[in-house]
Amino acid sequence: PVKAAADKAAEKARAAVRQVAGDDEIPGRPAPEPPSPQEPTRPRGPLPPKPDQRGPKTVSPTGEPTGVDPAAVAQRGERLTTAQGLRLPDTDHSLKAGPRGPVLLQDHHLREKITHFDHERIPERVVHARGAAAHGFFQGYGTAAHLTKAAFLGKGVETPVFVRFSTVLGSRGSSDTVRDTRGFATKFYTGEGVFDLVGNNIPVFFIQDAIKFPDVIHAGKPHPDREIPQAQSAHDTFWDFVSLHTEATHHTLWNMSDRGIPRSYRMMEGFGVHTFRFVNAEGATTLVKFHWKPKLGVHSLVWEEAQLINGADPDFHRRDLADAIEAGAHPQWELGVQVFPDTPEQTFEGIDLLDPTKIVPEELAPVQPIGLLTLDANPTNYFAETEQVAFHPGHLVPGIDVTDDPLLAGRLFSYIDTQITRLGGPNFAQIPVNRPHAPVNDMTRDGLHQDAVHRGVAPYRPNSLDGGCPFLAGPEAGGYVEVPVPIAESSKVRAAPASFNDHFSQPRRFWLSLTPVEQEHVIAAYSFELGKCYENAVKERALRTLASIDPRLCAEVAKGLGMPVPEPSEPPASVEPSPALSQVGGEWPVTGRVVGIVADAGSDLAGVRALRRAVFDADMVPLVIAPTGGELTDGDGDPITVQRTFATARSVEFDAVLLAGNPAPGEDAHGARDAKAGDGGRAATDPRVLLLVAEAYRHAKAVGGWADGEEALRAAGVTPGGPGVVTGGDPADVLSEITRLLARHRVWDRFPATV
Ligand code: HDD
Repeated sequence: PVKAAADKAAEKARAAVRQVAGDDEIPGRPAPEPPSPQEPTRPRGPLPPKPDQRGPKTVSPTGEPTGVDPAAVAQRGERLTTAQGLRLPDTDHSLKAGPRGPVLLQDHHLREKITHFDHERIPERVVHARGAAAHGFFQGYGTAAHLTKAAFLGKGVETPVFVRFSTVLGSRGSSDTVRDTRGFATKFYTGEGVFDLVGNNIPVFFIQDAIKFPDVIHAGKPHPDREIPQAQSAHDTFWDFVSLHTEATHHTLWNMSDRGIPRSYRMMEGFGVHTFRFVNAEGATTLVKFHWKPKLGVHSLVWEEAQLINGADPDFHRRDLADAIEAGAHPQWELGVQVFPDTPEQTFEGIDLLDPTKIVPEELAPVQPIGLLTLDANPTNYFAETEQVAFHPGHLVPGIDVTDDPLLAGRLFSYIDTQITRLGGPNFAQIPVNRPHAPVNDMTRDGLHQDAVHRGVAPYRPNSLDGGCPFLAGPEAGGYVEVPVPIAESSKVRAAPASFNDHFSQPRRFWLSLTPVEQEHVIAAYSFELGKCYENAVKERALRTLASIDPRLCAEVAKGLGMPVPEPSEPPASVEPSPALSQVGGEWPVTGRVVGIVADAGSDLAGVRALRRAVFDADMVPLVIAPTGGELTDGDGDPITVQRTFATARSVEFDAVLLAGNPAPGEDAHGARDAKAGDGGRAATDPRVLLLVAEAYRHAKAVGGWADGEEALRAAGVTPGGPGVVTGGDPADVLSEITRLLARHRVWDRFPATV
């Protein structure tokens, strides 16, 4: 049946080729050389995008639909051409004086092809270079209507969005699961212009003033002499800076917590970090902090898992996001705001709202949901969209304004500047992914990469020659008017308010809010990172900051480093915990969780079939792991496709691992089966399977098996009946218990003894 289906598909493809190829030979020209046997025999257009892939919206810089599909501009017609549309008979040989002769300078195609290639790369982002993105839409709930006039937050208003997630420190080609902050940047293509919410998965920042951004990034990036280590903070310069510069303590602690190693972009919170100002239709203002709450809950990797993934699948997060969207498991986040009165002090319960190293606990100011984000389409082209998207916190819409947070002020300057270098000039808003969906009628002109053919003669105001156009828009016509916030009388200084000097009370609150398991992970993370430093002075100073957070944290890390416990630089503050900061507890949808099913030729394949169906029914992903690739067959039902082999599978890919049992243990079922795949070994004894199970167990994942699947569990040192170890005779029962465990993400009872 597979061959028949393949033949049918090939015939369908040939028919499609015939249809698009048409009769497009150039009259009078000989037919082209027959292509090599591996290539298609007739020309055809590029494959259409997969159904879930939606290219950027096509609107002109002036906002009108162009009627031109950017994909068609890139690739039209079936014949190979130069960039000027000249058809080419050959692109494999340079033009030479005879087959063995020198290459001729007149080969314009060679020069164009190589020159373009030489310029294919653009500067990577100085931070957040490695990212993955998706298209989607945002639906306003209307619950913020009394606070802001922003139209896209109105009830039922649907706005297209593009979201880019990223790591901060690593280069474009670095690994996904490094310990780092994650970017969470959202471009809303609203009817009133683009609104960018350029946030992170951590609600605070390392510095309180943007002037220090180059310092913190220079400290975090690889050492300038050898350019190592890549994409991580576990090195002397980072710890040198954050231990000297104690306002970084809070953000650093979040990085050392499980938040620094998310399980998936789909399972991360997002934060606008700064306090923003909402303005309603009457002109009344409130201060707000933005939060993204993932529908799947907030979950993390464990450190060993994260490190293994960096080798086994450096694209883990990127792949996870794209696979989930392609499979129809569209990730969702609720957008919420914490709301504070806009008082002259700009504080709430004593917390300075202009200090980006501080949070306001959700227990004091609950997050109020205002809309829903759904990501439902993968980008069609990584470079065109994910690489060229240009975010900027200054892309605002009426109803949302900035505050005087000095970190935000610097960002408002920095982002537009960086895009000019990165995207080669000031016209980056004309790149399809950056084009506003609202009409654009500005008076900027010319510049590198100008795509628009502007009409008229008077790109200035006032003018009479272009009829005075474009006309200004007051607030009644949707014009953006900055909130006339009074400026307190003061003098020009390079200084920060006294409240900015509190660097330890909030880290202590975060520490106290974590469960014992999470605290153990923090201790392990500091011990690892500082253990990678060479300078004792740096480690000693870092330990002193820990002493100011918590004596036990400091003592445990000092023990790990084999160093004396120092006196705190200031005594730990007296603060209340905020339980909302912990990730442990609660149950969440299991959508998209990956269940590995280990089977071999002798396994209960009827059980495997039923289990796969049940896993799908629970909106999870079953992956069958067998000794070799191909299919597992028993002559009774459909063959089972093998997705992973013992050689390609590693525990880190699975949220749970199940071992299929042998239906008739004791008999030589292997010999009796018509086994096409899986003949390469026995699951119960293969060392790779035992490693898979042992690692899954060590990482506190649900593991189990049915029938004699217990054999491999025992061989891997896992005791059936232990926490999160599910066995039984019926795979359906085993799965229902596994699903219950997955809803809690990990088998928390297994910590901290095991990691
Ligand atoms: Fe930034 C990129 C988030 C402070 C300067 N930043 C960038 C991105 C995110 C953030 C998510 C990647 C956007 C994308 O996917 O293209 N940055 C933050 C947050 C901050 C923050 C949440 C603090 C609250 N950033 C910050 C400061 C400065 C910058 C203080 C400079 C003064 N950030 C940049 C940048 C980047 C950038 C250099 C690099 C690439 C880009 O802008 O487009 O301009």
